[in-house]
Amino acid sequence: MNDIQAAKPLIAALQYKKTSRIPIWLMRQAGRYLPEYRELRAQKNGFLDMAYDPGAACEITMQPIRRFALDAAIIFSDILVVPHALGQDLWFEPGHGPKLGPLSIDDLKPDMIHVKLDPVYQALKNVRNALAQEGFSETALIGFAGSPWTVACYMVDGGGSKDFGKTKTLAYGDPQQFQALIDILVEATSAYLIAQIEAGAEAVQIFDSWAGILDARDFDKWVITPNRRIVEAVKTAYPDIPVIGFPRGAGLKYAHFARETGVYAVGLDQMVDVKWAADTLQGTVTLQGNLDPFALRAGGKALREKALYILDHLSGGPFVFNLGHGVNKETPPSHVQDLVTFVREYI
Ligand code: 1CP
Repeated sequence: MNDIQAAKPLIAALQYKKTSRIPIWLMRQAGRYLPEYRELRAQKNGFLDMAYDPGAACEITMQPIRRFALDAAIIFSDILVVPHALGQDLWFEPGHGPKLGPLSIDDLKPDMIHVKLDPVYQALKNVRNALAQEGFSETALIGFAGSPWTVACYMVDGGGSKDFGKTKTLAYGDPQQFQALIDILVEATSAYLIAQIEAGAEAVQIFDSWAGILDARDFDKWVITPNRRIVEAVKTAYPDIPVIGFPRGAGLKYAHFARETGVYAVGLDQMVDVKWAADTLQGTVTLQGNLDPFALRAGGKALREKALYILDHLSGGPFVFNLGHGVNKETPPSHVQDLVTFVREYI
């Protein structure tokens, strides 16, 4: 850790330190709500073509930074590049989200991932350079991956789903086979996050978007244990690089997650009561969250009132302002500017 990193408000907050201001960044801050993103996308052959082009991925990562000077840039990629790098087919159907080809667990190739993921590492290097060159000295670069459970959900179900029924059926019906898949993902994800740090990521987030669909015992088995194993691997390689966990939908199990995984910070979804989170979690971990993305889309009084409530309850301890989930694609960019100004002016 060098002095420049320590000075960035986001990194200081994630390291449980007092900060000069409340850092703010937004999940899915790059993407379809920005006209400059849609313009670039129209010139490219779909999502993967952009994500695997280090120049385009850097440009898209920088777009929201140039507009809003956020405290973090998050590398433009997707959680599903890991199964793709392991050898599973992946494509994005316009309007239908990601689709994955048939899964053969025995044929996955964990040794090959860095070859396919190299453009992501190049993009991270480009973003660190762009941030420095364009004078964003306080903006930190975040790398990310999906959690083994959430990525397995897409791998087994073959895409998005309301209930990830195929995945649950495999996890309950053949736990040994499912464990083999989780083990591969723990190894690949740890190696991927460490390589992102080597390429310039100053913090990493593990997205466990579907953590909330498991019962308490399976939450321990498929959410807590794999997250803990990854956190341990990253901490062994880079003890000062903060890891943010995001067990979306975990409810009261957030407390157990914060205690057991060793994450520096937890991302709260908007369903979590911030009073409970301040009392129960903030004594030991940094909190991040948790404005409803639709309050951001609505804007105006609703946005200010909900943002103020969060700030009043969570700004007393280490805190990073964020949404409870990703920016909705119908969000007017001016609402993002209003939110950033509001958080910056809060005392
Ligand atoms: O232009 C387009 O149509 C592509 C839309 C898009 C974008 C902009 C997808 C497809 N992925 C992304 C980028 C992305 N995905 C980022 C970029 C960095 C940022 O600005 O935040 C990140 C962090 C993700 C992470 C991601 N992908 C998650 C975890 C967070 C979450 O939203 O819960 C998940 C579940 C995915 C899978 C995925 N990729 C894309 C879509 C539409 C989905 C969801 C599919 C579904 O469940 O229906």
